[in-house]
Amino acid sequence: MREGTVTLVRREDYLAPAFRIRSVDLCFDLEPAKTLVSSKLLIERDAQAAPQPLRLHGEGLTLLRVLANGESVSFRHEDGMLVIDHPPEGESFLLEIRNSCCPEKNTELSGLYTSGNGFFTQCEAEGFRRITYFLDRPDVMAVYTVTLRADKAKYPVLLSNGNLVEQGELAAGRHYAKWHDPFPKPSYLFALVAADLVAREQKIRTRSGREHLLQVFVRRGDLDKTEHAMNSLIASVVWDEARFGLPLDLERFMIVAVEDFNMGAMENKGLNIFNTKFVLASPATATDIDFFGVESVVAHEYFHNWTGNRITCRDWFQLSLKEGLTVYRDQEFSMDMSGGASARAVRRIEDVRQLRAAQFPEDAGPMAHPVRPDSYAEINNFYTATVYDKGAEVVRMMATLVGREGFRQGMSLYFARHDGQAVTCDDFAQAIADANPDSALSVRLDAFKRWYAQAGTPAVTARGSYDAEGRRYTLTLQQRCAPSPGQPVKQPFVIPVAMGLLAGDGTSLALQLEGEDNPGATSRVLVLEQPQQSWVFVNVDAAPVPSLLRGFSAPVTLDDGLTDAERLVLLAHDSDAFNRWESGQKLALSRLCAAASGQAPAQLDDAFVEAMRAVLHHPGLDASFKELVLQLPSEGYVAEQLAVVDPQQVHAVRESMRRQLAERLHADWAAIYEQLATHEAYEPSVAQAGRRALANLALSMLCLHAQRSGDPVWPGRAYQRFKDATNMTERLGALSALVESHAELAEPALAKFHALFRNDALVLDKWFALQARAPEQEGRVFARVKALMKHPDFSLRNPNRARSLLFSLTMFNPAAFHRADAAGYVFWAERVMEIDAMNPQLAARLARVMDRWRKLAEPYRGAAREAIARVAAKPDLSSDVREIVTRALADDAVEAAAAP
Ligand code: B3K
Ligand code: ZN
Repeated sequence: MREGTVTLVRREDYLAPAFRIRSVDLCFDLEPAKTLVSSKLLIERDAQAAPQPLRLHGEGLTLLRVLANGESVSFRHEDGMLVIDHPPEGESFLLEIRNSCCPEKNTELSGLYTSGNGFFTQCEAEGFRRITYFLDRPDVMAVYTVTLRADKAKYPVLLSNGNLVEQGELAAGRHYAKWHDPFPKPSYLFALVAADLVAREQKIRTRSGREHLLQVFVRRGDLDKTEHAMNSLIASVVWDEARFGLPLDLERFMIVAVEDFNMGAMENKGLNIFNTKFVLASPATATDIDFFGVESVVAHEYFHNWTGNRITCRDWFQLSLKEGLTVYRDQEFSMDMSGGASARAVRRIEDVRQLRAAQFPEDAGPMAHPVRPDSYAEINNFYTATVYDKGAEVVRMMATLVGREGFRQGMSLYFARHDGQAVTCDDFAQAIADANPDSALSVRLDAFKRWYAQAGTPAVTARGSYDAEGRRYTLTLQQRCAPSPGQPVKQPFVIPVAMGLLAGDGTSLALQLEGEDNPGATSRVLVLEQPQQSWVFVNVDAAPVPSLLRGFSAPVTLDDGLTDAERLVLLAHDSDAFNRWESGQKLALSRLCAAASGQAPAQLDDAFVEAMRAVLHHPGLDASFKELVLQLPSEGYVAEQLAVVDPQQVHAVRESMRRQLAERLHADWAAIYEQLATHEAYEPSVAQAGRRALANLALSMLCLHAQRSGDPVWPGRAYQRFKDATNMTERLGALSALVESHAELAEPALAKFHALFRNDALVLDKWFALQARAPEQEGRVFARVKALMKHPDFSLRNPNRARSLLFSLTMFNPAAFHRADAAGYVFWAERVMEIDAMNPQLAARLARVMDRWRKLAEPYRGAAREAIARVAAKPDLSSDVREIVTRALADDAVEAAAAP
């Protein structure tokens, strides 16, 4: 531990539970101020374990009664646990507990809480202990029977996991419902809902002929926004059965939307609870990105039913067992849903952009941790991009190494071995390898598993040399990985490098390695497992252009040493769409970095501009792909490449290059915009979304140009489009074009937008976010964010609303946030402390925006450190925020210790 202030839980300290809970009978008398919980636990002793006290977790509860086998039993409280020193002897006993809790005061949104006029729960990771005393750990799996009692008029809908077995009336206007979940589950998957809701319902028949009821519950008035969620759920059920042979195992599958929620959604068995943001979508109120988000989160939570619920985690260090695998599954689903090869590539590019934007910085900063962490102070801080997104990349690499069919067989073996169990990441990797004994994975399994154990992003360097006489091309790959906190030295990783070679004219070459009899396919996977390895390709007629890490086959950085000319060949011809995009990004990135570090003027050269023009007009490329290529790498991604970051400089350089693309391609943008005009009925398809995205980019470029030239035509057209739009993607696109170019019409448009959508919370979030993300101009954006904090529609209590303003500013608007006068950091420190008093999980997330403070140039760096220290000095911080700021400040000590 770096500082004595936070207590760490360590993976190596894991002990199997000495007691198991076979069944639970829970009764709730629901009242906002005081809910009574009575719990009957059938507890079994592990015959192997030494006699010991029973210790139950409990947090913020009022204990009313404890009985063991119907008799009173002595107990005490110790370290926040309820300890029964002498539980009844024998194999098993019945423990009865009565306690109360206070849902309306639960602003943490963990455990049982009220939102609007209803009751909702969130138990992962350790929220169940805030409802009643329990062995609140994932390796204790029990069968639940749950009775809910509540006022019928206020809470007509009473839901819990599993099947409804009984319901009826009670005295005094109350009613009850009894639910039984036949599948043993850990407490983190428990859920209940009591609220005034309505449901969209759909009966489906799965392959086995079984009938199931699907329900999406929302507030009255929101039913017309649930069609997409229901369609996404049906598609997910069908896909999991077809691709992995995994059927829906419940008679009833419910999704409930709630407005106050800390994250996206939660996979409670049979009763998924969702942030409204990932359920509600109509063309008029949700963008294409929102529609896609609904589809992917509905799928993700549904897929957890097998990867997470049927097979769960032994302990929270294994979180990626379910999260990495389920993200991989939802990514594959989204690709399959998106259509043809280029739409799939678009999805892959988006996933990689996300990984680079969040996970790479995390892996290089003070919160760097392995996919399977070794320790934590607060488990909620470890629902990270590393556990989720890098974890998904690790699963993807396994699939690459064993092949698609091999992976499916590996999954089947995993379920055959472990269904109904709480297991580890090792168990998963072993099953995939055992099902493919001759695969590239199986023979290197131990080395491959370093991906679970070692933090940090490996850096791969590739250099090629061509021998004209011998017609041989030698490709040499090297890897290294910088130290991470607590991990000064790394062993080499097993890195699958999918690759191909292109001739100078762009044609793909058939690949033949030295020692092979014949040329083979034009793409293959090399496995880099040593610090340095070389491969010799024979029968190569001329110096080729290597296309490496196709489809982003491993989560690494790649220095390919290519020239601009070679990159232009790849951009124009690579058969791998991902690398085509990537070479365009690398061309842009090298220019951005050179200018941001003062090594070159921020002047775009003709070759680059012409290449972009060629992409824009290319008849064979999809609009969605063009839009991705034409977008410059984000300020955050540029910053990650630099040793020392001046956020104002990065912003200025990127804006300048954006303006040059707006000006030099002005006629092209106008032509593209006209070409994309359409009256097609809205569909959230990849193809349509791509056209809308490109049209929005064109419009924003045209408005940006107008800002310089003073020409009122394009802002006028943008305003018109904003007013007339029939869908939110176009409306918001036009509004953004106005706001981002600081057009005069931006203010009236913002006012009109607010008036139109004042009663739609999710759309209001967009209104706040848009203003907080506007390009900074002399401090006005920052001042506006501060003013918006006082807007009657603003509240820090609702996580979506808080994120819309604060995360937009601090994560997505570096130039407005990183101010030379440090006002942004002062504001950040105050908000972190203010939110921490209500909702530590949300506060800790906000705290993390300062992770990379050590990279900042002065005066930002010193001021940032001071702001973090100010938060750290607050005595009554939550363990969540305490862990983040402690690690942020301790980083230099760790790096100094790690230096050779
Ligand atoms: N498993 C939940 C996340 C729970 C987060 C707890 N702090 C959602 C998901 O990954 O599907
Ligand atoms: Zn998940």
